[in-house]
Amino acid sequence: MTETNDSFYLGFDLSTQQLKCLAINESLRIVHTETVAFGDELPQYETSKGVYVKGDSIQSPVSMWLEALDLLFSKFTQHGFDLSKVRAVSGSCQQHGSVYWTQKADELLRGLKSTKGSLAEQLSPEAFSRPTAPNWQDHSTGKQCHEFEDAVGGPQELARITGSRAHFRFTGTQILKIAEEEPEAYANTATVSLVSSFLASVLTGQLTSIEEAEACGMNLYDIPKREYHPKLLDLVDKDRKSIESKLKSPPIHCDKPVCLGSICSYFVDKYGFNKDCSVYPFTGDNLATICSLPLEKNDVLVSLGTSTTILLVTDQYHPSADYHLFIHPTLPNHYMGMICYCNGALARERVRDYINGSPTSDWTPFNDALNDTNLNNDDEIGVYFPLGEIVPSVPSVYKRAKFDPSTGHIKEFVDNFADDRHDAKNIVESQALSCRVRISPLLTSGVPVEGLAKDPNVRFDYDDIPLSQYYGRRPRRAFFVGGASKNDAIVNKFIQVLGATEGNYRLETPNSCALGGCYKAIWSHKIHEKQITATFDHFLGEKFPWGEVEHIRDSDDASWHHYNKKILPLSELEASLPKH
Ligand code: XUL
Repeated sequence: MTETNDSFYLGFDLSTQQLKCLAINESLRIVHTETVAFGDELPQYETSKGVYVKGDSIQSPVSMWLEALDLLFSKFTQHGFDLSKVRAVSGSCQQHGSVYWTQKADELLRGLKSTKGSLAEQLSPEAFSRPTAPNWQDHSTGKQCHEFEDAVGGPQELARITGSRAHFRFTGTQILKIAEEEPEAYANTATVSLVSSFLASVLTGQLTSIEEAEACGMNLYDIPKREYHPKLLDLVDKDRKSIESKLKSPPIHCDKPVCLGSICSYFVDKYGFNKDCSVYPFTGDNLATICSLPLEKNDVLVSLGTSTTILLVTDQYHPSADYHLFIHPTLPNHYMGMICYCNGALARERVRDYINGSPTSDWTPFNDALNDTNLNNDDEIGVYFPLGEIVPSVPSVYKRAKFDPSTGHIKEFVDNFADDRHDAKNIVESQALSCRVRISPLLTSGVPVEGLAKDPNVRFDYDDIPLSQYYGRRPRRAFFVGGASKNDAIVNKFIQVLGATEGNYRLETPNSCALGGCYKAIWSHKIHEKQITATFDHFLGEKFPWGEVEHIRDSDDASWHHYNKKILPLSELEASLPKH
């Protein structure tokens, strides 16, 4: 098949509130975008922001997604986009959600016909043992989380095995809850899909297995052994064969692109797809986000939104109960680390407001304090958590301390620093420093630091690591996204503290999930068709539209070393915080 600039690749993003799809061409340029917003365009489902909320339970109607898919493709054709030129599709979906299919589902999927009505009409309700899919915002599985952690010996051990401690939203706990509370629906379930494998199944017209990177969001997958963990499977269902069959075990490994098959005839006949259009496994939205940039080992993506989220690419499997590790969807022997903080923008805004004396959105006084080199806070450390924090795992707390810069030990806790402007500098520094110390064990060790007079072990979360190790590990490149990445003062402080050695970049990412899906589709297809041999990061690095990314200032060594002195005091301060 000739591949010209007339070849397109689709990347989907099935998120909580909308289904989006981008088409890119061979040069990775976006040539078309369509979106279906569930609330506005499918109001008959009466969801609020794409979900049904009943107390702790948060679910989405599966039929709504099917209707959205038909609507999305009809928009492509109405707007004159020629879907016959699409060579391959892949995509990104909200993580952790699960779809429950009946025994009849495979037959119904294989029998999809453009003449027999819409996808929803042909599949719902018969193909589903439950009409809804638990959403990642669900927090109704507290009991099951305990059962998961108890089964293997605690949160850290569960993190060691599955990459994460137990979480309400993680799919294993969700399936267990359904098995316990809806035994009939569970018994009628022949297959459980994640949202990603659900969409891939509909597009290929047959039930597909779960993609391995996505399987790491279930608390069921043994990452070191790369198979579902028998004891955790047994917890969900005593009948091992049954649960393995429901999950369509094994998952689809990420070592090399696997083609799931061609798009099914329903889409060929109804929307004009080419019958040879290939479908590649869909992944989770965070995993797709790291595929939207040419990230290599030791590169970090810092999202400065309402919360702060760090995504990084690593070859170090160093799990922690306080963050997540997933198998990398496109780089063999690599992982994606994900660290989520609750207290990001909101916490900084509180400090901004009390410096301003009123809740205005003027950042000038805050930024001036942050940039003020005469404002000496070299012996100060503070944490500012108006919301309970995930990393470290503590309830809402503000705590300030003065330490001895020559030893790093805390001398006294104080209610306030000299004036409120100190809080501006201290909050951003401690937020950035917390990111630095948490990503440190996930980075390849750098030049060892010799000759430290004292090299005490420093503890963050559960790890005792010699202080010197924090002095030698720096990220390679840092990419800043999200609202506060536009604030130069905040971003510059993060740049100083994180100390990326090969540059800092800022970019807008309105389409990152769908774009990651597009890039996964084009690279997978080209590898599969033996047109290229390049690894995903190299393929993307060469073709990437670098013009759309702003190269901001480089980190300087002196600033980075300056923050070495605050590592020990931060660990002491965190150790003094009340625990959940
Ligand atoms: C990640 C998570 C969310 C959803 C959002 O663990 O739950 O980021 O993936 O769609």
